[in-house]
Amino acid sequence: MATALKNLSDYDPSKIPSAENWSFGIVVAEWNEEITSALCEGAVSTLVANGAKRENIKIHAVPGSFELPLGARWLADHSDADAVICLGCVIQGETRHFEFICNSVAQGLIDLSISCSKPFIFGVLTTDNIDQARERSGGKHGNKGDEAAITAIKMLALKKRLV
Ligand code: RBF
Repeated sequence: MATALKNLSDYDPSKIPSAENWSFGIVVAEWNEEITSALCEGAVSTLVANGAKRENIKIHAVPGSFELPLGARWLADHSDADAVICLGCVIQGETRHFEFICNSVAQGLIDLSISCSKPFIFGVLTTDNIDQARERSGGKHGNKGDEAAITAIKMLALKKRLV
């Protein structure tokens, strides 16, 4: 999977199940909008490239990454989304906000995944600077939004086999 040296958008399309029968929610943070909109474009185009119907993808914005878990919960509770992809970009600053935000979002999304028995995908870039974020949202390290979409599809396929 993703490493600093691997293009995040590398995957073998023949190994990805079709997403045609599933609905997806995407919650995208408005902070660092240049980055998060690129993540969102990557996620949508990857879902569609793997069979999802565009009308079965619902996109909603939240102010910042900290709001992703609650936005995702509302979307899951009030839509037919089988999986919710959460996209954000938190850039390391000089305050401890970075850690508070990253840890809260990660904990919030895993708690939702377990309690709702549904994939809530952590598509949040946590980088030292804006250049690293650009490299991972359509730059030389691919697009983390693509990887979030593939993860959602793979988890739904696993759920179909197991649950
Ligand atoms: N939200 C992000 O999505 N990315 C950030 O890099 C980010 N940095 C923040 C830095 C500070 C000092 C503060 C106060 C907020 C930041 N936020 C960021 C917004 C945060 O996710 C949330 O929207 C606000 O804290 C309101 O709950």
